[in-house]
Amino acid sequence: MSNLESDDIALLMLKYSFALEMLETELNILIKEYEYKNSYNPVEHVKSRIKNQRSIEDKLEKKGYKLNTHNIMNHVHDMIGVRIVCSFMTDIYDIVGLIKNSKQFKIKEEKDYISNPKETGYISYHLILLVPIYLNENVEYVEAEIQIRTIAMDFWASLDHKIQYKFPNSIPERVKEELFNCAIDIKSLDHKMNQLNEIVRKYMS
Ligand code: 0O2
Repeated sequence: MSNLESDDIALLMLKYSFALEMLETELNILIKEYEYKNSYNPVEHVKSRIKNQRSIEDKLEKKGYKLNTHNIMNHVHDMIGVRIVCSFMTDIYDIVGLIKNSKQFKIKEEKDYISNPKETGYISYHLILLVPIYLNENVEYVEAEIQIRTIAMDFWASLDHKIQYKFPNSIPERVKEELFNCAIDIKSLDHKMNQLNEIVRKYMS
């Protein structure tokens, strides 16, 4: 890679870091405002990261593209990744609503892997946002992926991730099947926890 190309990538990474700062601040405000209005915080924890060079190269290589700014911007949609982990399933939809109603971002894409889980069993709600950054009086939009899920869904995804590392070439069928069955149990558990929470709320009101 030439010096010029690596300078371009460094500038792009800087833009992603500005956008992440802006996104984290806005999400924090939205969640705090929700908590103030509802006397309830639906969020267990939030984690964010910017994809590292190794993962960027891996993703581009998998998709058949070489490493340059054009390919990063057009083919890596999770350069900025934020994961919001909630207590209950209903919290997920409240958080999605908050983000969709915010004037600070544009929604580029929405993937509801709760209504339509992936073949692996993966369950989560994804939003791809366009986050504005202001540079030399110009506005540029930077993509960010937000994954919103319950603690139970997060537990499944984290185990699945570890298994993918353990079997980089192909996951044995037996392991895939068991993982899929666990995802069904996770969904059912989330429904039960949601119902229990509703019952508790009725007692409290
Ligand atoms: P990592 O290591 O988290 O960065 P795209 O990102 O749009 O090119 P795709 O597959 O169309 O690719 O997007 P999708 O399905 O929305 O997945 C994006 C991210 O969701 C993944 O990023 C994972 O973090 C998560 N994800 C999707 N499917 C699964 C799954 O089956 N198991 C687990 N554990 N996570 C999943 P990366 O870049 O693949 O991985």
